[in-house]
Amino acid sequence: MKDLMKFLALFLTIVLVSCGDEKKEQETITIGEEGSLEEVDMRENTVETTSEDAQSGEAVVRQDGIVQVNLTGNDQMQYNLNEIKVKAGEKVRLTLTHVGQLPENAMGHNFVLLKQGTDVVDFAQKAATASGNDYIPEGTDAVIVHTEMIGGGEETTIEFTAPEPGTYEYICSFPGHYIQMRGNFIVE
Ligand SMILES: [Cu+2]
Repeated sequence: MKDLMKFLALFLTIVLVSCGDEKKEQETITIGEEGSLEEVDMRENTVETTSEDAQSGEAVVRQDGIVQVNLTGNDQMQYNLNEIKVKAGEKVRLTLTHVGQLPENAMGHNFVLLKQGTDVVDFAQKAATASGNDYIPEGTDAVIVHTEMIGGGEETTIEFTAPEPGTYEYICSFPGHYIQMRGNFIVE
């Protein structure tokens, strides 16, 4: 009997984990239906929260008074994080790792943290013409901090102090990448 319970628990976990991406769709389907379906729905919520925690647990690590942020960029023009949360005044060490294989001139990635109120599209368009300056517009005052541009297999690290509380945007300023590679840097 115990073995059967274990098997069922394992089976349920596998099913729930594999359903994670379909959560929203499932929620819509199960609304208004009764009994066990609702129960499954709640468990899916729990699974989602757990996997988010696990993700941020790996990507943002606090140790010895420093917040280590592990940001990655890939050959599909994607960051692993669309949101980074830190506290005001915290010392942040951000490591950007290019987990793809394409070279910098084809699929370069960086991390550019922009001041609040910056027009991201306008900034990105100016950046796209600044190939001679690592795709950072010359003389810009819109950048709080940025990494260098890197290609597949490379990594780069910057350290900075988290600015005052608020929501800031970050992008990759390689031409066209900001459309997918952007996120919120939230300072609490
Ligand atoms: Cu990029």
